[in-house]
Amino acid sequence: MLKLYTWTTPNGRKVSIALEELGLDYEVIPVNTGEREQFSDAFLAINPNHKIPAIEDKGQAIWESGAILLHLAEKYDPEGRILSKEPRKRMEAIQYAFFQTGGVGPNLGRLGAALRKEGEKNQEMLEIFGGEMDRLCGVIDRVLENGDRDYLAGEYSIGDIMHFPWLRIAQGIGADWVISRPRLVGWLDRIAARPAVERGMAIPAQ
Ligand SMILES: N[C@@H](CCC(=O)N[C@@H](CS)C(=O)NCC(=O)O)C(=O)O
Repeated sequence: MLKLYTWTTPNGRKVSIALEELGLDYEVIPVNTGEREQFSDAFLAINPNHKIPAIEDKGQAIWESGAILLHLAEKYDPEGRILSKEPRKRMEAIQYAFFQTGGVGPNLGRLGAALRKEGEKNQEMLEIFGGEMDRLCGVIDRVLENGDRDYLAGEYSIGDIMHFPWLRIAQGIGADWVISRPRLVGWLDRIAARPAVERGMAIPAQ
């Protein structure tokens, strides 16, 4: 059975959502990053980059959420439920998945770290990463508007799954650059309404 190494953080939830969308059986192995379990020898043997998520599929360890979603789609998605089989649509979905790993992922990650820092906040960090999040959300808004789309690549895909857990948190805490954009909010609410997304967001059970 597939093994999922994960924790209660947005990157882990991308993978549990994809596994739920595909209806796959998997074993959840919690790696409590707050307790630094990602630095155990056992986990470093799975992911030398000491980060969740990671999976093991028939003895093969795979890490980086984007690579994991691509692997799951290529191997377990014959109907194109999370990655279209039509070449142009497929590449567009992959484009949005990469866009997340270079955009919303690192910028929101650093913004979150700056906000969580105890004591006086570093205003420069908040401005740089907050400003970049505003710009990135503007890009997403434009994609949804110009293409008159319900989802980034037209139909639901790994491109949406990659963004959702991160931006849903930002929406939940009332980040301006999300909640001031009704199209973006509508897109997040549409994704949230999917039963597989609801199940995936509850993993690991806490
Ligand atoms: N680019 C990675 C980022 C993964 C990541 O940042 N994971 C965080 C939790 S959301 C983590 O495990 N941090 C622990 C650490 O850096 O030691 C991916 O997309 O999988």
